[in-house]
Amino acid sequence: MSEVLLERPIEGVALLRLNRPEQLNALNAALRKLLAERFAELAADETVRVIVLTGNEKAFAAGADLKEMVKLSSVDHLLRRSHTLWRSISQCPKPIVAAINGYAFGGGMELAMHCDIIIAGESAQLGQPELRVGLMPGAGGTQRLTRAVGKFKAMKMVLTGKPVSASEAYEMGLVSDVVPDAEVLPAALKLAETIAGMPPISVALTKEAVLAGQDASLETGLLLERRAFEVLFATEDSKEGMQAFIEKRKPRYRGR
Ligand code: CO8
Repeated sequence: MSEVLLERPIEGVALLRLNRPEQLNALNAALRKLLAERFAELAADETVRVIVLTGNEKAFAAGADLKEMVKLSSVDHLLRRSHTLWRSISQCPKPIVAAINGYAFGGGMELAMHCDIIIAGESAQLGQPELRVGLMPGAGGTQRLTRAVGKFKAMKMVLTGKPVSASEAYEMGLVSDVVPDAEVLPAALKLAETIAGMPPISVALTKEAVLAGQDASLETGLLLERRAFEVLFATEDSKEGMQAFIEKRKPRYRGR
């Protein structure tokens, strides 16, 4: 059985399930390579508009695979260039919704932070416990977490390794929504279906503006937004959306 399962539960929505349940979906090299390949394929697939990424009821992912990593040297890490695998996710132009049950630890939480929206179950736990095993976050945990929740909450999490509950994560702005455990995937899919019904070029340009703007000055971010907004007037979907409103009918978006 593949370590990453692909399903197409709803038109326009691809569902990726991490599938190493006996190891709490620990991210080994094979799984990460497969995941990167799936993201690259889905990014290029015109029938896919939104990607939902999930694990199982016990774990989204409990981090990098420590049994594999304990054998690696610095040079092994350098030569693996594994940041290129993460890039296939961080640079995916389509929205990614993470659906988290159970543990999202270390590289697992970093994986969730590569996504655009995070839905967590009430019993989910999120944490960066790397220091406890003699390491430190290595896939964005010191950077994306700090940008998401601010220096002082991020420092507490990464320096103590202590996980936070789903409700604490929500209070901190680390997850988008908390729902009952059994509702996590249905809620994520419902959200994905809503986004899949939006005009795809608007979705892509909006995602791009939010992410690029995070690392730019406000003026530069506003410029990016303005240019993207102007570009949208060249799309058929923008005409369709406004015309449908005027004619009081449902728009039909084609991604053109
Ligand atoms: N790596 C390898 N195996 C793991 C991992 C892991 N991270 N987490 C759990 N497992 C395995 C266990 O070894 C066990 O396997 P086995 O049955 O063969 O002994 C199985 O999953 C079940 O785990 P437990 O029996 O420990 O389950 P519990 O419910 O008792 O505990 C915990 C669950 C609390 C999640 C516990 O397993 C744990 O603490 N795991 C380690 C969490 C951790 O330290 N994560 C950070 C790892 S370092 C990291 O992520 C660095 C990221 C850097 C860059 C990213 C590159 C990918």
